[in-house]
Amino acid sequence: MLKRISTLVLAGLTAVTLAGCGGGGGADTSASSGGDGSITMGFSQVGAESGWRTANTKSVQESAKTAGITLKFSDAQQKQENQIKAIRSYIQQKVDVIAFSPVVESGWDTVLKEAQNAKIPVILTDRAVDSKDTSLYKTFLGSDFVEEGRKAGTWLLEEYKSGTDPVNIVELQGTTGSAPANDRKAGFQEVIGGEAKFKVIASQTGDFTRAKGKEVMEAFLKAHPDIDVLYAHNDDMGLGAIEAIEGAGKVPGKDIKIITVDAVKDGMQALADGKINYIVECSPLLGPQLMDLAKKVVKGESVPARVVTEETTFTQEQAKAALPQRQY
Ligand code: GYE
Repeated sequence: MLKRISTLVLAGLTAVTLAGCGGGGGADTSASSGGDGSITMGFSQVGAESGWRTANTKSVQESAKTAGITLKFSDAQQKQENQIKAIRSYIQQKVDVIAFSPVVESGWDTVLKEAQNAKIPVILTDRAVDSKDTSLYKTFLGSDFVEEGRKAGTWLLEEYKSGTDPVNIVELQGTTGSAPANDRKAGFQEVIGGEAKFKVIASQTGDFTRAKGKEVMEAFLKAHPDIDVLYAHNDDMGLGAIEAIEGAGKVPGKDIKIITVDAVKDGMQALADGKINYIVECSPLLGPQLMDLAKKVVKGESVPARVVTEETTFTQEQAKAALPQRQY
């Protein structure tokens, strides 16, 4: 007990001392958690590529406000080099905590080491990194993308359970090298791979955007007259592809069945309208949990190494029922 008290007193003294000598670094240091308990978070967002991303950004910004956390926000426009620059600038500004959604999985060790050396805790949100050294970040908050891919595959298995004819599938992948693209592909393949009738006849990236989804689907349609199913790694690419399918004189949802991931409002509307057949939900509303984790991490409290987002799936009927209350 005595030991605990003295530790507490010591911790208090250290905080005071730190606050006392924080003056050298200009205005930003006043925002640090040193004395008054306020927290500054540097957040590096992937970009603004999709409806999911827009909802995620809004969630992060609103929950920072609610939690009383000062947010320094930057948009990397889907470029890793921009994220690395942003993280370095947050280190220089001595923020209390850095959170980011890594655009791709690889290549983060150097900059994460720099944050660690500067004693700034890092939280991964939404997407993971493949660093072997897991001490480089405190926790990873986000979805299980492999499971999402499995759910997409499971629906397909059920939908085609009675026939033996080949099922020709085209796949629109997310951003090359990103965790959701890698994992949604793997989970889907794991489930459908066991049955020879399922054939992925083309698979290409659409970079998670509507425009790219449309463009790549147009090329798929030209090269393959016999597409039965489209699996798109997000709603936006699926929505772009719907335009391409209609442009080619085919009926989305009927001539070509469509499975997507996310369940943003526009996707849910297309599902309710019968243009998409099934959506696997991926929740972008990570802000409140992220702010809770940030407060704990800054205080030095322990947090779980992995926090998995809860999510569901939607059929066309379920989309009709859920749409009126859909927040994003
Ligand atoms: O599914 C997609 C977005 O990382 C989970 O990124 C996220 C994905 C989401 O562009 O729409």
